[in-house]
Amino acid sequence: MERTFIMVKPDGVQRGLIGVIITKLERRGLRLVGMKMLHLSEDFAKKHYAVHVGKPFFAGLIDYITMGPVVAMVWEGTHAIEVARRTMGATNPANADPGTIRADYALEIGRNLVHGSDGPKTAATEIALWFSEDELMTYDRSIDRWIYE
Ligand code: IDP
Ligand code: MG
Repeated sequence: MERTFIMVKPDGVQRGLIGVIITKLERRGLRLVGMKMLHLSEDFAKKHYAVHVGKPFFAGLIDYITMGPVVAMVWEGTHAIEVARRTMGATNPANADPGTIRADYALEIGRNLVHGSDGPKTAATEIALWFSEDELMTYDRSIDRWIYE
């Protein structure tokens, strides 16, 4: 079982797409193990996006991600990181495959609705940054034997 950090960005919250995004991940078979809503400070946003410091879009990205509340989540499942990224679609919605969240609901790279960890190391770092151990659930669903072989 792999865990990944997923965030509905402020545009997703404002546009009423929290449910759509959760539904896509939930229907896929992934299991929600942590969730909270928060409005990021500039400091926290810079920590989360530290890898992008110095890039031309960095200031705009920090503005964007602090514009309003976000929904932070941890999802678990087989290859959860890759599966969630593919369900989200390419970073630039213009290049995202039809059926993905970003292709179906977004137009611009700077308003692409959702964040997902891009690898195991990033997932571990992001989960630790956003959640404490006691905020993450460990549980089985009775349906899991119909999703996991
Ligand atoms: P990702 O979110 O698909 O992992 P990253 O390259 O990690 O993509 O970039 C983080 C976020 O920064 C993107 O989701 C997007 O919101 C924003 N971003 C990336 N590149 C650009 C750009 O060229 N212009 C504006 N915003 C960008
Ligand atoms: Mg990224």
